Amino acid sequence: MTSGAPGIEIYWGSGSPFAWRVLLAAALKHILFTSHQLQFSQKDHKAPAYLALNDRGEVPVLREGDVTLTESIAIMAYLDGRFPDPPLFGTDAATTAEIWRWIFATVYHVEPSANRIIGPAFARAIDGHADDMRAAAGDLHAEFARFETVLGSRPWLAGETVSAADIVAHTYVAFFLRIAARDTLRHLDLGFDTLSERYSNVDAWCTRTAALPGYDEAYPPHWRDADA
Ligand SMILES: N[C@@H](CCC(=O)N[C@@H](CS)C(=O)NCC(=O)O)C(=O)O
Repeated sequence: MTSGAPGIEIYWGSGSPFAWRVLLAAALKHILFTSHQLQFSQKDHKAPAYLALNDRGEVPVLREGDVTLTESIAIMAYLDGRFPDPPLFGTDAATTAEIWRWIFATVYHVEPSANRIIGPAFARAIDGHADDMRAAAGDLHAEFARFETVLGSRPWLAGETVSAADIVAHTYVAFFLRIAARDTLRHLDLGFDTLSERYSNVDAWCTRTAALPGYDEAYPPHWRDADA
């Protein structure tokens, strides 16, 4: 069943983990929305009409009536307020706090470490950054170990049900793992190609997340083409 909200518009781009987490939240909640897929290659996100919505020129953006929102996690919170079922930010104080704890672990720790690897990989500047990329991999392994521990005690990061914490973390982890698997990074031996051996709980969590309703419809379309 789809919730009727034809007034909601979501602007997104394929391959952006930030846009993906909003699309995944919307899919989990069966929210009907008008989709605006921007083409990064066409610089749609830098066009004046789009910059009027988000002057940073980034995806995602959500619009509904007088509301225009940037920042993926703020958009997820808005969707959760508008369509509370299923709740993604908890319904009791302890669970809500736990959800935010894992969101911040992702934003403050996972993303900055991963970005020290992703940045040089995207810029094809691996040689000049190899030492820092290895150091960042060490930091990221420490974060993965934290995820591994908590996911050994429960199926989802903040408890027994999927939450915004899982969506925020999974979309970035999956984005990172795709890049870490590139042939151009193989010689650095960063240790993320053996996820199932090294982090079996994280691997099982990724599989669980991929089985969520709506996962396939929200999955970045150009990744699906590349995976085929
Ligand atoms: N903190 C923002 C980050 C958004 C962001 O960085 N989006 C990227 C795509 S992954 C983007 O649109 N980049 C285009 C650019 O900066 O030119 C959020 O969570 O929404």
